[in-house]
Amino acid sequence: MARFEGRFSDASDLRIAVVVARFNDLITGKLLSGCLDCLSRHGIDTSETSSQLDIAWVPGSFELPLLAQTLAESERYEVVITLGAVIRGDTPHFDVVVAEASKGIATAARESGVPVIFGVLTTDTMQQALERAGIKSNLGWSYAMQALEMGSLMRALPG
Ligand code: INI
Repeated sequence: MARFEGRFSDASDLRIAVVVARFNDLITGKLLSGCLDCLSRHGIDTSETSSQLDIAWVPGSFELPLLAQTLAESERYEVVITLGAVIRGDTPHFDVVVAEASKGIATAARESGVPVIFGVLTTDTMQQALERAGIKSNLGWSYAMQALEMGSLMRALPG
């Protein structure tokens, strides 16, 4: 029997892209900080001169899939992390933005064969978003952990 799983101890040389939405950057900036803190503490070089980590900014969560898929298909990265925040109170087209972001991110992963982490907070209020982006916990940290797990899992697969 083969057993495949990600190993965080094998993840420190992963090549990673992070795509961040500027919309609600009060929240997405905090998610990015938590994400980079986690990556750094797992041995990833997160400095400005890093050759293993790149960060791309897009206007909003709706644009995350295009960048995620383009970067995933570039063969430069082993995992892509998307970060966004869609807040129901802010937008009458909440459902449209969330649906396009989630479908598009899933498609980017499947079509490229590169894991793309869905780091888009979807909340009813700004308060809930703040709680998930640093006041209570920072889900940016969790998205980074999921990226390390998926990146190293893909390496562990045969072929
Ligand atoms: N983008 C977000 O990331 N979060 C939101 O809450 C949001 N609201 O409220 O509309 C949002 N809209 C912008 C959208 O993602 C696109 O950038 C825009 O429609 C241009 O394509």
